[in-house]
Amino acid sequence: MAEPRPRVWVSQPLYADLEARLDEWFEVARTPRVTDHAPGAIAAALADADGALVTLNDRIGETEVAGASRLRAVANVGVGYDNLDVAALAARGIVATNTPGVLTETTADFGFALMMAAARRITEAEHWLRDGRWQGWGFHELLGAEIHGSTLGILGMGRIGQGIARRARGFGMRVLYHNRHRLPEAVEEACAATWTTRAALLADSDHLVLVLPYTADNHHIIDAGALAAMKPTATLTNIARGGLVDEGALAEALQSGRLAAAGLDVFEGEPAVDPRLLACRNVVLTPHVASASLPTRRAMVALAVDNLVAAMGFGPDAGHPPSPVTRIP
Ligand code: 8YV
Repeated sequence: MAEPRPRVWVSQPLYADLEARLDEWFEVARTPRVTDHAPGAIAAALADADGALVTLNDRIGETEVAGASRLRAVANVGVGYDNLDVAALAARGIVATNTPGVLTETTADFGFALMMAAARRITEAEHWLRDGRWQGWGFHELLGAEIHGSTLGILGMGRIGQGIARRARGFGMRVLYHNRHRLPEAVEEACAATWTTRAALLADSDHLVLVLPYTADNHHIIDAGALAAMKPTATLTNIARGGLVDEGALAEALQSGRLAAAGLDVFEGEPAVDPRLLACRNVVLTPHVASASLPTRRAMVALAVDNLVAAMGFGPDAGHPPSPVTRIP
């Protein structure tokens, strides 16, 4: 009798034509509609799976893999993988992969756009107009912060941070960054970016953009103290993960005028958004869409599929997925 084919679970509907590649090797269990899997449902889906293709909606840790004795690989569709407990997976010999590179430029475009929207009060101005408050052109209405000639601070200078720095150059901005590791001089030169301490970054930035991976160590890295260290005229943009920011402290700073404006694409409890932020007029809020262009989302899925196929030991790169985040046993 022929060996049964390995089983893979696809946690969300993605792109049928790209997912079809999985059918060449695997029995595929699909999820027909976008699903916020109830506690226990992920564990149940993984219990008889050899591999899984998942997104940031799906938290996979010790509890989810405890009964997943056959599970060998988890491919995340996304560059950030804080939804995976990589240590718990690695301890069981499960390979985890992510999708770096393919979303860099699209996400940098959006980060820059969100920073500009916050600084120039674009959505606030639109709400004002739609609310019928434009009664006559006003010289003093809706004055925003300068972008050209200002200082951009980038916290987390990976691929996306560097993409934002390259864009800032076209706007004549001075670019400062802080990162755990200082970049090689050639990369700093290519981005025209200067390393500085975190304290100096907070104090000197006119516009601070967060692009760092979220870990237990940097939970609420932007808290009341960090906000107090920023210029009151500054803006804060977060396209990384909501847990980096103490949202209560941010709402307070926005409401009190301690901080001029913010642009947030990510939220600690997403899809729920803190009502204190919803009450602020000077914050641009978007629903985690920084990588949301069709070509980019397709490229992310294609890479995740390549990762899963290779991590499971099939295809031309068998055993060598293009972007592992755990060491391969
Ligand atoms: C994705 C993201 O849309 O890649 C990331 O880390 O936050 C977004 O680009 C998301 O992760 C989909 O799972």
